[in-house]
Amino acid sequence: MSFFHNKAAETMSPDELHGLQLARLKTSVKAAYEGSAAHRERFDGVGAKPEDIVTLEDLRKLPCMSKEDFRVHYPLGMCVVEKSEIREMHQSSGTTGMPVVMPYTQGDLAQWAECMARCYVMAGGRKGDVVQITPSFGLFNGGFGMYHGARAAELFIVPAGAGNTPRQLKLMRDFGTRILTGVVSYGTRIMEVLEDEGGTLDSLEIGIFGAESFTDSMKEKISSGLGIEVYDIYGMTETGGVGTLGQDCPDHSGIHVWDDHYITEILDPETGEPVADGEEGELVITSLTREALPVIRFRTGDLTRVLSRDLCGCGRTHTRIDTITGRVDDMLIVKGVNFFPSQVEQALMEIPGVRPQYQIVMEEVDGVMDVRINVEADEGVTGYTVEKKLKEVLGFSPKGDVFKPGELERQEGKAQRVFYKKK
Ligand code: DLL
Repeated sequence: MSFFHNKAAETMSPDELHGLQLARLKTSVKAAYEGSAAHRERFDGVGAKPEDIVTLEDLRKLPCMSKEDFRVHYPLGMCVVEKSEIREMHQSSGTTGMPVVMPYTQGDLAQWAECMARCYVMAGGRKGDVVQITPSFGLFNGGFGMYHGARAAELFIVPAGAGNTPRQLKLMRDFGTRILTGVVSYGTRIMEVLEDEGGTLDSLEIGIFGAESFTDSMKEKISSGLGIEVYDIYGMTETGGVGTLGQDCPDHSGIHVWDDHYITEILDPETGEPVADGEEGELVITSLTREALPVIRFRTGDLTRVLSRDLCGCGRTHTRIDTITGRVDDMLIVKGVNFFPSQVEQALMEIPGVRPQYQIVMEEVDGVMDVRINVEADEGVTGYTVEKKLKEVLGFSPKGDVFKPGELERQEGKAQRVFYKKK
């Protein structure tokens, strides 16, 4: 049995969806072109005009944008509405340089809440359910996005914010939390503290996690560790935050991207050409309903593929994409072998007794890159076991060091997995 926050929109026929996308695309492109010199200059650079959009395929005539555009036009250079129309902002730090800023109008906040509420209800959330929100409330979009959506879905919100895990467990027990939300690594942190404390979380049934690499084996670990059904939620600062790009449904057959609010393209990251459905490439997103800062062909840097555009078992018609396998700029190269951190995670989590805490340490020894994997595991798991498993997956054998549970450093917020060292 499937439930919907907005059944008409979520089950709209493909023809209707495409018609709506085209109408909204025209409006959004015009607003971007007329509202900000930053957008206009990009269009003019390739001789494109809003009138060039006659069919959905015409989107390809427009230039792509990237994080760099946000940074160059920091703070509000790409905003297309008057500052007096802005009601909220969020930003992500990125790793280098200027932060990426996303301003929201009242309409944008409603759009965010709508997308996020669809995710809650798709995961099984019902009016009055207790939801505990553990991403931080601040510049990071995670806490507030989950809050706005929970208001729209009429949930009972426990706005716990990040950290203080023993208190999180107490809140869950005292208020009967049914839905837990967080960044992926915080799900594993809760499991650890629960194990140390002993006891159970009887009311907890649903976990909604994202913001970080989320392999199937990690999903399985969190799901069995907490005894809950786990959902993979997706979104980013540039598209308007958590939940804007959707989540998987109870069928767990891919992430439903909200097609009435965003157009999805998958491009070859090297050539910029579209790849066929089923093939992996870089996700490129065009927003259709964002007012303050519409994104037109935003290169997300995230790698995924279209799994299906067909009707899903849950009744939704919206495109399904695969879980994010990595970022274009995440790829590591050791001894001529290219790999992504998510491949290491997937392999590690398949080893019985290995815990969800790990580090990928890239070491440069005499100018040559080598990799060492530090991982926490129960007694009995040896470095050899880890090396053997990684050899199977990666085709070469990184050094594997096993630590006792609790020995590796933990961070609040998104976990850093890759570290660089020079010897
Ligand atoms: O991480 C939004 C979010 C908050 C999503 C809470 C889910 C839960 P940013 O800080 O702008 O926003 O980071 C966006 O995080 O481009 C991906 O690389 C990564 N990411 C987000 N969700 C997932 C996911 C938030 N479900 C960047 N799986 C994105 C894998 C994810 N990576």
